[in-house]
Amino acid sequence: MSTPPPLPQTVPCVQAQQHWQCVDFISDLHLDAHEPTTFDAWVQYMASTTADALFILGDLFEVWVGDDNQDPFARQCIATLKATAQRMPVYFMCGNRDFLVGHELLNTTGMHGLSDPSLLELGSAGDATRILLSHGDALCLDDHNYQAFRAQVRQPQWQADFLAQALTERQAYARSVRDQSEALKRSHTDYADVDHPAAIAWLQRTHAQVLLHGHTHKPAMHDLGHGLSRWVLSDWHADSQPPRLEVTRWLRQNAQSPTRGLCRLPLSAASRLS
Ligand SMILES: [Mn+2]
Repeated sequence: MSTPPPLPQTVPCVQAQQHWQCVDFISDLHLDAHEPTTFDAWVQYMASTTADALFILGDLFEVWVGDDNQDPFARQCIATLKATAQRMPVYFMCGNRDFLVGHELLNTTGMHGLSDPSLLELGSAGDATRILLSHGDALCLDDHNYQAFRAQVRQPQWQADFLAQALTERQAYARSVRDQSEALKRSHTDYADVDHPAAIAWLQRTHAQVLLHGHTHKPAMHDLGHGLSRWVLSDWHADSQPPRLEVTRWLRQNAQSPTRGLCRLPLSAASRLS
């Protein structure tokens, strides 16, 4: 068994507001100017979701080369995030594609930054559900090459050096990342999955009942035993057959159900139900 990655001394906790009846979780949209159908579906969702709060758990963008990039596609994304953040609290956690999202984007859009992992406490006091939110890549322990890469690019010095490069250089890097990602998809390589003992260790350390993450593109609900579960968010791809467009939603009215109020919803239903 591999050792789970250490948790920070204190894991920040978001307390759900009393009036939140409905909370949405999305991740792995991999928004890209070359995928306009997925982008359009996202814009429509952002304008119409009936949620009271939205949690974006990483890889919203296929790649993010720095907050100073103001190309037309980035500007459209910023406008969409800003409009939604004016309607409801929007929380943003970085993934492995958009780990260079910084304070400037958060400030411009009005989103709240979330460190990975973070806790969310939902429901009434005494009977609350504690959800541990993560992008999920840190727990994919079997992918040793990726974990080495992750350790490198999460270093403040590596990020400062990268951001010091000219925007054109960073954009060239982004294109190479996209090409590598396309090649990987064509090779049908199976991605590493989250390590269950590590997931259980994280949940027990943080006294949480549910781990909610994305990254693996394997949407599911796994029963981990011990009263613990692991919910995996869907990636988004409007052009696949059938389209992969899904939201995971918490509804206060179902908080006592076996799933603790969580459910997976096709995007078409997410803007009608409340
Ligand atoms: Mn990812």
